[in-house]
Amino acid sequence: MSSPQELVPQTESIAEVYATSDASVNSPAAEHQARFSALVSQFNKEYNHRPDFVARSPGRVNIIGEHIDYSLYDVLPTAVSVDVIMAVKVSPGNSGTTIKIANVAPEKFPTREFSVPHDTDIEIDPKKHEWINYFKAGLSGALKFLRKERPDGVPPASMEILVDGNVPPGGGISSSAAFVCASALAVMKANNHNVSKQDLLDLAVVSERAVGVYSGGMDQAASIFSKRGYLLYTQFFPTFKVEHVPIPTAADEITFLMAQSFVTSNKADTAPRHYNLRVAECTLAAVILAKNYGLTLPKDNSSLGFSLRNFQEELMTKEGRLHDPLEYQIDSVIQATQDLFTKTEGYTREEMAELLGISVLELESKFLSAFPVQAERFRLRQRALHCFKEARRVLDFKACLAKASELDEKRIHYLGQLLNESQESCRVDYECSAPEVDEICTIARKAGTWGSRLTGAGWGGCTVHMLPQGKVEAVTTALRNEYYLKHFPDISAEKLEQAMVISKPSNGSFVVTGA
Ligand code: NG1
Ligand code: MG
Repeated sequence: MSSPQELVPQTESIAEVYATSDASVNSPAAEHQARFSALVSQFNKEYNHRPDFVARSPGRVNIIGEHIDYSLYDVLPTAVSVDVIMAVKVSPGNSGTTIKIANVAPEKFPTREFSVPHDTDIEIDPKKHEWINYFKAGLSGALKFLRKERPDGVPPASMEILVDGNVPPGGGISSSAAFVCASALAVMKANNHNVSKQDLLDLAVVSERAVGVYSGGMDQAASIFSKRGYLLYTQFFPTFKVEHVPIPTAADEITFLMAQSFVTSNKADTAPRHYNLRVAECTLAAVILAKNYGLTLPKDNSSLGFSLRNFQEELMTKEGRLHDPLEYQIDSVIQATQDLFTKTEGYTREEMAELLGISVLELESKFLSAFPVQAERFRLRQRALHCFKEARRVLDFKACLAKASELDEKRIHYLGQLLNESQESCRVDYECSAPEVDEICTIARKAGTWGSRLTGAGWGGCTVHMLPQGKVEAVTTALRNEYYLKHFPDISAEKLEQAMVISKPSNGSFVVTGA
């Protein structure tokens, strides 16, 4: 019997656990014991003393709710067991704060040393791809937070750090959020700040934007708040709220498999045409819809300040329908989108400015200048329709999970269907899939998954599949033969091993002391 869905106290501090050499102990650290011990002994070799603590934050898989976090709609991710762990030794920064950061794989990630200015921001050049950029992003977010809390000017602590990360980079399971959250957590802990989950989330989201992406808050939320065995129902509107949702039992255990496409989309390069453009398109759709209905949207906490979720709220307020079930409210905004945006080929800047009654310059400065965006046409209809329909699927998915602690075949197939519909919508309306991703989903479904879709930003990256435990063998064999060996005939055994992983919902961030 699974337990009921639980609300999570957000002001709770990040868990601090004691290192244990007894792997049977039911501590969140026990699961990762071997890597923790190896990290600590390598730290010892590198720096000639033991670390004070290890900070950890995991990657995540998004089960459903793709590309809607930045429109402030609910999403359903969870942490995975791969993570970033950082061993840290602290010393006072009185005579100047220095950071020395090394990686367990120095050939790929060379050691770096730099000093931290006491009163100015850390400089990060998003165009220069450096592995420590993500550390610097976390550091800069944490220092801004600490400076506000402690205006007394105590210099930040110096740190010696050794990093071990096993989240595949550019692989769609958010190595970036794992790295930024672990870094920010390490810096907070090094400066004796017992940070709350909510504060760590707020500062990590802002931190990651420093690397040049508009970013919603899903990845960092999942990395910080997740609980082993549960999905993390994450709401952004009207304020941030999370709930742990148990996975029901079934006759044949419900399993989530992640499969990499090995097509990587480097966000720092492609964001202007892909990710940031989608954020801009959704924002523009929201303000144009609002204008059309004579509504003024109050600013919200989405990346550009105006979201599709907020449009829904204002429209429902005006129509006196705020207490209607959310599903019906969403149906109405779907209708509004279909009525207003009839141009399937998309809208030019001139056309959008005219709809808003402003100049093109004003449009650009308000919506297209905070981050680089490149496009001739903005496909407002398709993007808004994807967003609203995906938001409905998330509600339906969660409601179905909550129906019973044991799911029958019919309900399970319904969940699978929602995942498949999500993939179709990402492919056709949101245009964030990739031929390789579509191919993986087709092969996997044929071999027996209930549902298959991309997870994360897309344009390559990772896929997630819901399947009965009894089909894992058939599905992984089919993917190996029909996808990996076909596209990458020279693939190494090691890479093939990493390509497909059963993803067990895992614990979020924590700190280990006494190592
Ligand atoms: P990836 O690229 O997988 O880290 C991105 C965003 C999320 C969310 C998803 C799409 C960042 C840090 N993360 O995830 O907030 O919008 O795409 O659902 O940009
Ligand atoms: Mg990322």
